[in-house]
This record gives sequence, C-alpha cells and structure tokens, in this order.
Amino acid sequence: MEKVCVVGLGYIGLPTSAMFAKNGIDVLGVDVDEYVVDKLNNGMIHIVENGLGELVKEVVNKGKLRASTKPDNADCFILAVPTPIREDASANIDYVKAATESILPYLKQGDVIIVESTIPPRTVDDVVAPILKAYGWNLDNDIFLAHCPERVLPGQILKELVENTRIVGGYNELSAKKAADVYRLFVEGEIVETTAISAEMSKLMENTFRDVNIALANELAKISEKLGVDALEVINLANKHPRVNLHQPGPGVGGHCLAVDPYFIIEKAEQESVLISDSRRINNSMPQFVVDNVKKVVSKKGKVTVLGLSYKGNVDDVRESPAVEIVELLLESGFDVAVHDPHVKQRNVIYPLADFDYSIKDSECILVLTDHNEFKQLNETLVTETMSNPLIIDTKNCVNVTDETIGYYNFGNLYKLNELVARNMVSALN
Ligand code: SAJ
Repeated sequence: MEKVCVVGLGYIGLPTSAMFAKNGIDVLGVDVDEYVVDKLNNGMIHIVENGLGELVKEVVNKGKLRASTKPDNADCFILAVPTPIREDASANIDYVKAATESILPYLKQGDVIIVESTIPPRTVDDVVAPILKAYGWNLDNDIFLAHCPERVLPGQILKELVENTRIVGGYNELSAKKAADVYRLFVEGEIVETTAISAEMSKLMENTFRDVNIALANELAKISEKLGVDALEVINLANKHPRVNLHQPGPGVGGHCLAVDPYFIIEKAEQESVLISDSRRINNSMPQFVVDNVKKVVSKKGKVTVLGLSYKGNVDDVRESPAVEIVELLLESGFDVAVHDPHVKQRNVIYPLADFDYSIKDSECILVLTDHNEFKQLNETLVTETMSNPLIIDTKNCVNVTDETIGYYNFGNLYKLNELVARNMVSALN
C-alpha cells in the first residue's frame, strides 16, 4: 500500500492521516473546509491535540501529507466524517453518504474502503455497500469494505491510535482481513477481525455502557439527596468490592460520544432499548437537578458563578456540555450568571466569559461544573473577601476547600442544603 486518502480532517481524520504519513505512506487529507485544507498545506492544524501540531508540521514538510477539497486515487480510503444527531435524536448519516459518493470516481480494483465514523448498526450493509454496488462494484472480489470505529480519547489520541485494540468489521471476511492489514502499518495493539454489524454495535455499546453506569451514579446521587446519605462515600465503599465499579455522579453527560451514541441504538430498536433510554433520560435530567439545588441557596436574581463550561475537565470542547444547559436554565430562572472557563475560547460560546476575580465578585454561589485542574485549589482569600456569601456547590467533587468559613457542598452532602434552607427559614421567622 502506497497511498491513503482520508476524507474528513477532524479529531480522528487528521491524527490518522498524520500517523499513516509518519509511517511512510503518501497521504491525501480531504476536507470540505478550505480553511482547514489551506492550514494543513502550510503545515498547521486547526484543532488542539497533544503532539499533533509538531507531527503534522514534520510530515507536511517531508511531503508525505497534503490536503485538498477533493479526493484522488489511492489504495485505501478512510472515511472519518461526523455523524451528528438530529433534533429528533436520530443519526444524521448524510456526511457518510456524501463521503462515500465523493470517492466513487477515484476507486480502482483492489482498493480498501474503511468507515471510521460512528454509525448506527447496519449502516455499512444497508447504506454504504449499496452506494458502491450501485456504481457497479462487486464487494466480494473487486473492492473491500469495512467499519473500523475510532476509540481514542481526546488529549491522548496519538498514543491511543497506536496502542489501543482495533475492531475491524468487514463487509465480508476478506474485507476484514484487507482492512486489518491497513492498520497493521502503525497499530501496536491487538487487531480483531469481525463483521461490520458487530463492529458497529460494539462501538456504540462501549459508550452506552459508560452512559448507563453514569446514570446509575446520578440516580444514586438523587436518592442520597432525598435520604440524607453521602453518595460519594457509598460509591467508595461499594467499589471496595473486587467486581464493582460504580461511576461518578455529575451535572449530566456531555461530549459528542456518550451523550449521542446510545440514541443510534435506540433509533434502530426503540421498544427493546428500555434501560438505554431511561439512562439517557436520567442523565439529561441532571442539569435541572443542579439548578433546583442552586435555587435553594441563591436569592431571586442573585449572582451565581459558574466554573467550567466544557463537557469535561482540561478540554476546550463544549459540545453537548451539560454546563451550557445549566447556564441557560439559570438565566431563564432570572439569576445573574457569570461564567468562567480558562480552557474554553470566547469565540466558541455565546455567553461573555469572565475572569475568575470578576466572576466571583458579589456572588452568592460558586457552581463548579467541570473538573479543570485550575479549580482544584481556588483562591480562598478572594472567595471569602469578595463573594457576598462564600458557598460552593461542586458537582465534580474536585475542589479542595480548607477554609471552614466557606460552605462546601458536593454530591456527598447535597442533602445538607435542605437543612441549611430549613435553618434560614427558621431564622427568617425569628
Ligand atoms: N462522566 C461522568 N461520570 C463519570 C465519567 C464521566 O459524569 O464517572 C461524564 C463526563 O463529565 C463527561 C461525559 O461523562 O461529561 C463523557 O466523558 P468521558 O471521558 O467518559 O468520555 P468521552 O466522550 O470524552 O470519550 C468517550 C470514550 N469512551 C469510553 O471511555 C467508553 C472514548 O474512549 C471514545 O473514543 C469516545 O467516547 C468516542 O469518541 O466514542
């Protein structure tokens, strides 16, 4: 194999392109966005990922990686385009269809086509294969089709691309074998060959497993708040059992994977996906649960400081972030909301972001929604001196508070907010 064409230069396509180029393959990266293409051809990247900038610069300079808005002939085509979710929670696979159609004029006998995008079960068999067949290709002998879902974690993509086990689901056995050979170029982890449908389903179930388990932790948090139990201690205790791994509760589940992938299963087997649907509902209910607790301690129109807008710690990604929904709910409830996030860029959000000092000035409550490293140790002197009421609700259990005059609440002692409210009501009556 000499040439690879990667369609879609996002978080998966770009690092994958760079990885093939690093291993001696001539790579053409294709993207509809001219800005992305121009940047890449100048040796620069448009996303943030550890080590990727340096690698891309190196392989572009060596002439192993270049970009274009159109595909070209290659021995292998990798489709890594987004599959966003529609308003009605169904998967939008239009980009996968368009990417498949875009490579049709460039295919030749013996080529391998690999879909890396996350797709609903049966998409390779029912959508991608028919497009290729309609163009006249025989998928048993002429060209080879497979689904190989990406499984990397943002922040350590280059390492995980090499080390993770890859599941390669072929349209048929020969396709799985051909596609597995492609990844052998740089994957050091195990490469498992299977059918396309099993690969599609296993990818979705990995993230669904996590979503369902987080829902269980979130349900425990709600039950504990009602019963006066320390949910975080319960999790620690239960996890001492060698076969138990309760996850952590939080303000909801965000990102473009966990909060999306379960719907791809629900869409195809709605009646059967009972637990999966309920889990989505539980996780989706967490923003309102958080806001209900804020309402217990902040006066009408009072100032609330939101720390963290991204969907998880130390990333700049706000896609599907529960924090964004919480800010909206707080604003709808009439609070004066100041948002501080040292990782998120202002151009990616519609709210004005504030610096930490301004965000806590005259605030009645700091609401921590993301576990960024910067939040682990807050400036407590500033907190006690400038907040009108030094109180923290930490939905990620990440802030280390030493000053005893600061009221600190997390999912371990949220029920104590009810006691606080009762005490305040009594003192107001007196
Ligand atoms: N979260 C909790 N409680 C937990 C763990 C996570 O509330 O105990 C929340 C996070 O705060 C965040 C969300 O879940 O809002 C998702 O975070 P994550 O770190 O679990 O997952 P992602 O979406 O960043 O990446 C996942 C990974 N999948 C798994 O770990 C099974 C990654 O390996 C996949 O490549 C990625 O999805 C993907 O692209 O599918």
